[in-house]
Parts: sequence; C-alpha cells; structure tokens
Amino acid sequence: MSIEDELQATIAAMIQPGKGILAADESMPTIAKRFKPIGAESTEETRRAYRSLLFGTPEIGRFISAAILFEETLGQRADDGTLLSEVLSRQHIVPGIKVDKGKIPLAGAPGDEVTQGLDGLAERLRIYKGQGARFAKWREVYAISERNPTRLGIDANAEMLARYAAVCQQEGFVPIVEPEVLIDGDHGLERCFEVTEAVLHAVFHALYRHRVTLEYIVLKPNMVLPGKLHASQATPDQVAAATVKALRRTVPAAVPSINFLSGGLGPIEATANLNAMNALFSRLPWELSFSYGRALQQPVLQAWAGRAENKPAAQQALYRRAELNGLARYGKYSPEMEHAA
Ligand code: 5MM
Repeated sequence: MSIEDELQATIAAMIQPGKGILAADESMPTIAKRFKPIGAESTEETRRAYRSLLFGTPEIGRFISAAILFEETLGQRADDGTLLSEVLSRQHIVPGIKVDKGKIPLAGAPGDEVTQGLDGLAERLRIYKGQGARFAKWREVYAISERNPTRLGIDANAEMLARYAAVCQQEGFVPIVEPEVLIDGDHGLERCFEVTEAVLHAVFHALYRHRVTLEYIVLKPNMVLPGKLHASQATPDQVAAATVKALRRTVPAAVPSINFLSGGLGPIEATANLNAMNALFSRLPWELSFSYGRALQQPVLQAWAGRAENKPAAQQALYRRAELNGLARYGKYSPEMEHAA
C-alpha cells in the first residue's frame, strides 16, 4: 500500500458519522492526578486494568472510531491476553499514540511553553506502527494572560506542530494536530477568540510551509470560551457561534474533521457545546466532532473507583457518555437525555 493509500484508509476509518475519538493518552503524572480523587494508586497494573475497561466496553465502537493511547498502553494486554490495540481494532476503533514528550518553558518568551519530542520521532513511529498504531497526536498548550501567548510563542508552537505533522505523514501516520488554548484565567470570551484565531492562523500557515497534506490531518482545538474564573460563563449557543467564527476564519475546507478537546469543561457542558455547533451550523466544510479525555472519562472514573466489581457500571457510564456525544455530532442531543435511564 502506498503512503497516500495508507493515510486515506486511516482517515476514513477515524472519521465516521455519529462517532468521535476517545483520548486516553494521559501521561504518568496526569493519570496519577486523575486516579487520586477516586482513591486509586497509579501503577502499571491499575493503568492496565483501567484502560482495558475503557477499550473493552461492549459495543463502544458504535460511537468511538479512534482512541489515543499512551506509549505504555500500546504494549499492554487485556485480562485474556489480547493486546489492547487489538481489543480496539476488533471493535473497528483505530488505535493511535500520543508522541509528544511534554512541555517545557519556551526560552525568550516568559509565560509561554513549547512541547518536546521531535528527536527520533520517525524511528519511534516505525516501532509504534509495528505495535498497531495508525495515527499520532501532539499537543501544544497556550496559556492566556495579558502578555501571553507572545508572538514568539504562537510561532514556535505552530512550527513544532507542523514539523511533527510532516514527519507523521512521511511515515504513513495521520497526525492529530492539537493546539490547546487553555481555559485557565479570568479573561472573557473575546480574548479567547482573539488568541484562538491567532493560534490557528499560525498553525495552518506552518502546516502549509511544511507541505502537510491537509486532507490527512485531524485538527483538535479548544472551543472558544470565557476563562473559568471569568465573572459570567457563556451559553452553548454563544460558545458555538464564537468557535465556528474562529474556525471559519482560519481552517481550510480541505481539513476533513475538527475534533474538539474538552479542556476541563464538565461532561455535560462539553456535549452541549458540541451539540449547539452541529445544531446551529449545518453547512460547514468540516465534520465537527469530539476527541475528549476528561469529558468522556470523568463519569467512568467515578463509577469505577479503582474497584474491579465496578467495571460493568463504569463501562455503562462510558457507553452512555459516548452515545450522548454521538447524538451531539448530529445536533440531536438535549439536556433532558442526561436523566434518562
Ligand atoms: C488525555 O490527556 C492527554 C494527555 O495529556 P498530558 O500529556 O498532559 O498527560 C491530553 O492531551 C488530552 O488528549 C487533551 O488535552 C484532551 O483531553 P481533554 O481532557 O482536554 O478533553
């Protein structure tokens, strides 16, 4: 199969009506942070048990078309010895891998950060492909303050995303390009809009310069929201209008799908916002979908609480959340559904 055929097959499998992406690629410190409130210790075995639970959820492939894994998970097996990537493939869920190696302060731009991990990326991708991964993910993070992100921060992060995406496509991996403007702070929706627009503009300019084929990427952006400490929060319709406005100004029509991160939004808010976008805007050039981590997993973690006997309830929680987000893909979700059985 040519690289182009490979990319085409992967993107077609990742983007399907009524489905989205499950982000389960928490790094070691992040998964420990997620386990702490439910009283679970993060060990190789608890991480394996938890991720086996997620991926083994019966029928979850009805609403999830792809899952992002952390490197360790790619080599782990379910209780019956099946590789977790194979558990996913059997449900027609494409396995992918987070390939960035976390962020460090960006020299010359106080308050901005940049993500590491480009060294040896092509070689790592070849190994991951042998382990079943077909797409990759890389996240850049932008904090909002009066001074940040700086012009340097925006450009340096765009450059990293584009270099990563180019290497991925060269190796036959579909890159998920994730520029995340953080929700932290007391800024208003307008400031988030302004930053998101500038960030996306720079990202697509860099992708063009690095000859990345836009037909074979997935964009994973933040929604345009007021900071979480802002005096008033926005309605789903307001978030939808601002987010689509920013995307229309910056994301070329060649991009097949935009799969939002949840970025600290509650599960219900994340679903409601996605639903509003799909309900209000029916003639957009790209699919609008989800690639949630916390907004899909929070109810699962609560139901599981680190105990094997809670596995069926936890899987039910994941199935329900995925199903509701699947409805939001069509603009057919309503908050009343939260209380249905
Ligand atoms: C699942 O968390 C991902 C990895 O984060 P760390 O490297 O910080 O551990 C993260 O990239 C995630 O995929 C995105 O932030 C989307 O997740 P949310 O929870 O924001 O939907």
